[in-house]
Amino acid sequence: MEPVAEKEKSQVDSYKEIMLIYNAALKQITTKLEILNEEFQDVHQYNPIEHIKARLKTTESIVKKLKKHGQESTLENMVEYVNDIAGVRIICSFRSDIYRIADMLSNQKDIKVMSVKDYIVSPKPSGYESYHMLVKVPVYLSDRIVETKVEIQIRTVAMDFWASLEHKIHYKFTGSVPEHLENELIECAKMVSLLDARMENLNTEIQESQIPSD
Ligand code: 0O2
Repeated sequence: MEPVAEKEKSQVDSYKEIMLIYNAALKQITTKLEILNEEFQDVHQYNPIEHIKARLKTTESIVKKLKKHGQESTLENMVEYVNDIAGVRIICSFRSDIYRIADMLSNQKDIKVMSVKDYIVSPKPSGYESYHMLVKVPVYLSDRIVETKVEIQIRTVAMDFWASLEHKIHYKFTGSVPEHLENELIECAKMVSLLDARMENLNTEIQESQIPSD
């Protein structure tokens, strides 16, 4: 039988390798997005992406999510059940940019879209709006290719502003948020949605009324 210390060492090595692969997948998606943004700027003189945040889930959060799903903390389960070990958040100015970016990514041959959750068309009861895509991207290692999951969240600046505050409030009240705050958040979410729609209309009007340079 393998001694305990040996077994633990090999588990730690496997964990490190798994995280290295997720990190490589994150880098690939981030680079793809930067290229698309630069090309868009070059062709249309306009950046659909305001900024990109990429993060690897911490070990603590992975264990917490496995518990939430009623799964034991094993390496196999983390790869199987935790979809957002590699997470990318893309922040745009306008709602239409979200769908433009989602389309541009989905059309890339090496990206497989596993699932889409459109919380813009159907916001969560909390008021949360965002566009989520779970994709797989191939990571080329020295001896094999690993199709690796990345969770992509695409949202406007206003949606992100709301989600950050809502997250902070939930963290502060550890789940039991006072009713008046929840109601206020729902009201704010409606304002975010309205603001996004009006900003989009304004932008469309500006685009359509380009003043000739001479
Ligand atoms: P964190 O700390 O941001 O990583 P899953 O739990 O992922 O297996 P679920 O809940 O159906 O399945 O996934 P969903 O709905 O796609 O949500 C995943 C992530 O979206 C969350 O990750 C949050 O980042 C974000 N999110 C979803 N709903 C809300 C919301 O109501 N408010 C805010 N602020 N963010 C939300 P985590 O792992 O829950 O959290």
